[in-house]
Amino acid sequence: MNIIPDSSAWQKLQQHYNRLSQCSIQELFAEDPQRAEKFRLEFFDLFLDYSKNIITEETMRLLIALAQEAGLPEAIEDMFNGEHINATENRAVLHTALRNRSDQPVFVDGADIMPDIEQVLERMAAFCEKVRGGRWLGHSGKPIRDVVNIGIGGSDLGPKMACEALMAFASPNLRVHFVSNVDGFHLAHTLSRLNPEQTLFIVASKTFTTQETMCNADSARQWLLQAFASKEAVGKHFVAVSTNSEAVAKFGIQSDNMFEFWDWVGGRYSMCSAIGLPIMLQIGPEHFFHMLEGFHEMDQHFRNAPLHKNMPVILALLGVWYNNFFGAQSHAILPYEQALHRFPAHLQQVDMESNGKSVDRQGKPVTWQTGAVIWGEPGTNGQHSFFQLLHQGTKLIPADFIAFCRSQTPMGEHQQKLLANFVAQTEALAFGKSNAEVLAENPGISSSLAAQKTFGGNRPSNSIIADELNPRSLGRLMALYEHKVFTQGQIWNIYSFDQWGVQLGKELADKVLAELRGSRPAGGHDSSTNAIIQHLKQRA
Ligand code: G6Q
Repeated sequence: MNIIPDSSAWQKLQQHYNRLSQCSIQELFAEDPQRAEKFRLEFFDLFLDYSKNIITEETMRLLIALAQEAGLPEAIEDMFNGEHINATENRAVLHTALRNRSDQPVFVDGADIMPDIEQVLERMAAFCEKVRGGRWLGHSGKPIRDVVNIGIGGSDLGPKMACEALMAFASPNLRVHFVSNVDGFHLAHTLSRLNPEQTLFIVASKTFTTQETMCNADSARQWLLQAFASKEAVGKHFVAVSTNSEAVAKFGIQSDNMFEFWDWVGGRYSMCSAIGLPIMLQIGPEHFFHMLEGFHEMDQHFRNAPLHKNMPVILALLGVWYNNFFGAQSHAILPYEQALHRFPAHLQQVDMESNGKSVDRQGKPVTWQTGAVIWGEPGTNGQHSFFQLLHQGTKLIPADFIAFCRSQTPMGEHQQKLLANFVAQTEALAFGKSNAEVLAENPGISSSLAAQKTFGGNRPSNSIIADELNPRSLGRLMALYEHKVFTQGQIWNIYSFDQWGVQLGKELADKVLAELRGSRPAGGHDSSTNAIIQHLKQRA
């Protein structure tokens, strides 16, 4: 059912917006000294302050009513219960089962999938112990020192983000690299630093047909065979993570060296499946299981907490508030933690590939806004770059500021300085600096210069804080955003778990490739595309 724009909750929100948009965050704080107490949530060590938003208690009540009207509680149960909520692909959506650390079964079409999940996790752990312990030997009998994950999109972004985030937990004996781009530079540059005798490749592809991944995997195999001139070496230096055992065998990887996952795991939601193998290799099974526990804790919170105390739901509703009522086009993710520098990139995929849709569940064009543009960089770097626009630009850009009380790498006063910036920025965005303050600080300043130095404030942000960045807190944080995306998809009445836009790109590239190779006559496109293909062929 479309609750936008006809539902009573939506219409009440519209009227409420008309009134509240005349208020500022400054006024809301001045009116209510208890504001920070009212708009905060804590879950384990995760602390969310959402008081610096243009909201009142009435706003939150109306947004919760909207979620109720959209059938969110039932939709959450449907996902956890293995209903085929990915309707366009007729699949269940059960990334939550991958990190189900309870002893409860999870059923898909009547069969408990937990034994299969456990079995793959056990195989992964045994394999990782062997590699990390120097007992997995390459073709010339030497232990593995470098692991190269070859994958793209969901088979790359999550594991890469987690490996960077958890570098502090990495084994000193193993380096993990990621190759995703079909641009030969990516693979060549990575391999230029590696010794084939001590290198292990993970070919990570759900379908095992993705052009970029298969091209990189073929070239990596050639590189290996140049060193060994024996096909047997492939078995010692390649493993696969896939749902397609036939294609894996065809590539030359034995079934013993294949780690399976299932069609009810979406690529961008797959880092807790065997797609997480590079993470487990880097941080070891014990830390990997802590990460799964963190995910599971947030899953349980999402499933069981009442909507008004439910962190993913609150973040989602605030996003809807700005996206659909204030007309905000984008949302910034700003981790004040260098190790999370790939976090915005991973969230970009999770969010934009899920909710970047313009047709509703009934197949009709939506008449309301759906997913926002997600972007961001770590603080404090962003402050010396795009923050100018956040503070004084013409666009409203709600932002999530993420920080950790303790540093992974304590050093002098670095952490205090980092956190001082984290706090100061959200304060400045919300409260700005009035013209009167500027004039008082700068006696004799011209009014036009004072105008340049004035900050209007009233720019919303959430502050999300955990004690420290570790496998468990990373799991909680990731699941928080996954469920935020789910909630928004439910409210917007769109399907969040397919990605037909990605499929189209995959098909079109194959067609043009044949023309560039010359195996198919060039032409038949629009005049611009024909001219570009012609130019590329002539100048190659
Ligand atoms: C993710 C998408 C997409 C996918 C890649 C790689 O949700 O489906 O990003 O992960 O296209 O696909 P394979 O894992 O099949 O190679």
